[in-house]
Amino acid sequence: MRRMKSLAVVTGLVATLGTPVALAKTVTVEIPVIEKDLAIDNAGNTQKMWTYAGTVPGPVVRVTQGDVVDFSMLNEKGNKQSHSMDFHAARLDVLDEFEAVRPGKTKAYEFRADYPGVFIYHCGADPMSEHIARGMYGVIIVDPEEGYSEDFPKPDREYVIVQGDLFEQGTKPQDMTANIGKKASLINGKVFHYDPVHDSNASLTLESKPGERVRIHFVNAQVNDSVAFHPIAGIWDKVWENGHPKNISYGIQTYNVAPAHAATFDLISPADRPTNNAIVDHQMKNALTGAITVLMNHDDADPALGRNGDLILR
Ligand SMILES: [Cu+2]
Repeated sequence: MRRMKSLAVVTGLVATLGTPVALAKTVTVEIPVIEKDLAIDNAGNTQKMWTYAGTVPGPVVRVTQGDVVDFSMLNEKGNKQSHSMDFHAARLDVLDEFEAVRPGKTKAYEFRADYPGVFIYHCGADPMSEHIARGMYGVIIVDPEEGYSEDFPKPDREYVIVQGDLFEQGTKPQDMTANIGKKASLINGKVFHYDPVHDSNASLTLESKPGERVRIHFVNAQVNDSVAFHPIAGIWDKVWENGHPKNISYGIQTYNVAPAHAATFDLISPADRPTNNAIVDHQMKNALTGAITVLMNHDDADPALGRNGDLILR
């Protein structure tokens, strides 16, 4: 929730009816929609994007299973498009809660986060491919009500990675739908965001200490392309399909994540030496146009990274 402080997001300890745990709370989530020019690479080149709260991806929403999300979205007056919000963690009415609203209007609704895991949220306004490709997506993490367990251990560090598309400026919506005009993949909003090997302008990498359990909540926000998620020079120790603690797989090399889907990945580096991983979409057309993330495992790892609640390095 720390990321959302400036967005007037407040957590209230309000008792809710019929929730499975006594401590379930109502979490207020207010996200404005802002159409703006945004840097899409580490050099600062910009494109016209449509955003939740001014960033791509939008703010990370994190709640606990059983919580009620009290959501509202203001489509800011200066915008040109109608927009909507589709939380994949919600069970609602697509024609009601997920309807698009015009600039200057607010859409508000509530839902209870019944299923634990990691989920995408995205705009569903027509044409949906364009709204998603221009950056209208983000992540909601629903932590399991039972907390950590043997099958879902507490990580030493955790990060969110969202992979999106970058189309040539001016690409027609029908071409985006057909995946024509795609020029790159974005990692948390930028090409080679955390890859100083392929981009000398990159100043950030993921970090951990040797032997730490690093958890990555991964969301595929691309319109058409699946992601073959692989940690070069590593093996996923565990993967949880959709981030659900019961959907556990062990010792995975490459894991397919469909568009608008997500999974949770743990990686443990050798404890006895410093190492590096390159976490890639092993579909080479996407890796070599931006979808590579460097994870440095070394004793001098920044103690705050992946630990202070800021799950997306910006
Ligand atoms: Cu939209």
